[in-house]
Amino acid sequence: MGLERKNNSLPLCNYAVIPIPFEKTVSYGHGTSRGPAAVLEASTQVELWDEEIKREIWEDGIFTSAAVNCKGTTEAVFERIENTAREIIKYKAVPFYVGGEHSLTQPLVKPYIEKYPDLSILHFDAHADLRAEYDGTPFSHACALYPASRRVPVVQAGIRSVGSDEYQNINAGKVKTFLMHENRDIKKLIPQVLKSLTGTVYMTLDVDGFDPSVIPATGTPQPGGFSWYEALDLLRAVIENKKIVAVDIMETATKKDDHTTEMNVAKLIYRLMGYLSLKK
Ligand SMILES: [Mn+2]
Repeated sequence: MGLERKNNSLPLCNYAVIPIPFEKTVSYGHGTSRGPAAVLEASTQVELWDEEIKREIWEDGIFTSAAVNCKGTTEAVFERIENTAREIIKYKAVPFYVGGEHSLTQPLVKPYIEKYPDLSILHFDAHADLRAEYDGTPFSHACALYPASRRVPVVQAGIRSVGSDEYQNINAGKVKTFLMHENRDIKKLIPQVLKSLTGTVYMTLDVDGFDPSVIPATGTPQPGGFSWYEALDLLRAVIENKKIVAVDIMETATKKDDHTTEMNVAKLIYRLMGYLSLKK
C-alpha cells in the first residue's frame, strides 16, 4: 500500500497486499476493476498511527505487489491468480488480496485448502454466493464460495440475499449461514461464528457485507448490513481467536466524486493488519 516506507521486501514483511483488478462476470453495477488501484491510492490518506491499535503498523512491513495481470480468458486469469497465491503462501506475510470481483476467491483459496487440512472460511457478504452456476458459468461472482463449500467448512455472516437456486445450499453440508435479519445482536453472533469456524481460517470479505452507508460503491449493494464497528468487533474476535492464513477483500467499486468506499476499505485493511499485529 502507499503506507509503507521501508522494510518492504516480501521476505521481511508481516503483511502483503496483492491487487487483482479482475471484473468479468458482474451482473449489475460495474467498476470493481478500478477498486484495487483506488484502495491503494486512498491508503496514502490513512493515518499511519492507528488510533485503536495505538501504534504505526506499517513498521511491521507491508509488501505491495504489482497488480496481477487480469487479461485473457477467465480460465487463464484464474490459473495465474492461483499461481500467485501458491507463490505468496511460501512467505510468512499474511496476504491481503484486493479485488476485483468475488469470483477471484475460487482460485485464491485453493492453495490454502491444500496446505491447511483444518482450514475453514469466514465468508463476510450480503450474498450467499452458493450457486453452482450463474449466467451459464461456474466462475461467476454469484458462485464465489460454491466450489470451496464442497471441500471445507464455510461460515457465512451478513447474508441478506439468497436465490431460489441456492437456498438449499445454506445451512447444509459444510455451510453454516448466519442470516443477517436473524442475527442482529453482534454480541450473540460473535461466539456462534467462532464456534462454527475451525482453528485455521481464510477470511473472504465482500465489502457489501457492510451496510451501504459504510461502503456505498459496490457491484450489488443490499440494505441492512453491518455497521463499521459491528464488523470490526466480529473480525477482531476472529483474528484474536484463530490462525488467519489469508484475507481477501472483494467487490470494491468506485463512484465519481465520492471516495468513501476506497478510504474505508483502505482503513479496514490497515486495521485488520493492526489486529494481526497484536498477536505477535
Ligand atoms: Mn456480495
